Amino acid sequence: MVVFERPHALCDVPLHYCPGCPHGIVHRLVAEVIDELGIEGRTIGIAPVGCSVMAYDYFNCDMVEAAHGRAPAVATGIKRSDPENHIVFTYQGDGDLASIGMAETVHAAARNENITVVFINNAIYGMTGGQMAPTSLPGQVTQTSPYGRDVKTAGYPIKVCEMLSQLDGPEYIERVAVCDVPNVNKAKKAIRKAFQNQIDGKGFSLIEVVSACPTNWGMTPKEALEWVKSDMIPYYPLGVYKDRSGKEETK
Ligand SMILES: Cc1ncc(C[n+]2csc(CCOP(=O)(O)OP(=O)(O)O)c2C)c(N)n1
Ligand code: SF4
Ligand SMILES: [Mg+2]
Repeated sequence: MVVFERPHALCDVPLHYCPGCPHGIVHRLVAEVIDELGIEGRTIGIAPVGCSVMAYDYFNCDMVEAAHGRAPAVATGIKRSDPENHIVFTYQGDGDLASIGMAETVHAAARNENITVVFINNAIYGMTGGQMAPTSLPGQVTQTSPYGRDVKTAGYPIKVCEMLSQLDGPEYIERVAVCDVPNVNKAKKAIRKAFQNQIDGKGFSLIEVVSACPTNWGMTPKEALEWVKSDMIPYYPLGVYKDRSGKEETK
């Protein structure tokens, strides 16, 4: 009999996320991968500042809290302190990774640091109450763009996968979503590959997960998942942006 159990790498505690928030889904996928690869004892996660700030309470492996945006720099130090034994991942939102932490992200990718980055793009600053993020869509209503994001004054959204894949450094860049079961399964495969790459010493792997924030988008969980499909994915196409292991790039 197959039993749907909680992965060991995910602590048996209630998560604080809002109903319908995909952070919990992605936590589970990361934990399943850690279990499957048998690396819990040597994995060190770097928690961000954002709604997933308390990720250090949710993963059973060692966790370190980084200042806002600095997770790739902290990950670099921890990985380099024992590259053979440490498996290091960061878990970061779009405000954390693509705004205040953009420099750390770009330079860790350019250096091809042998770390795994899980990037949650929900097109908003969730934790602080729904301000515009670098990834908010043109026309998107947020607390700081009440008439919709005006690209003339706020600029255009930053497409992290497209941008990083132009660098020579990174090993593997893929964008996935968790808006339905087939996409959750693809996301799991991508996250697993991103960890396997690190075990194999291949270098910087980043998985962008097109996520949702029903609370700050002002939607029900179901409406939010529909908006991911109707608006987010057309602007942020899913697929492999860079893969030096030779696999065909789909974007
Ligand atoms: C140095 C610093 N600047 C600003 C903040 C305020 N702050 C906390 S979380 C956050 C944005 C989080 O958004 P994101 O990374 O997209 O994560 P989400 O909550 O959407 O998952 C900001 C600006 C902070 N904590 N520290
Ligand atoms: S505010 Fe948004 S990102 Fe944060 S827990 Fe709630 S739904 Fe998730
Ligand atoms: Mg966000």
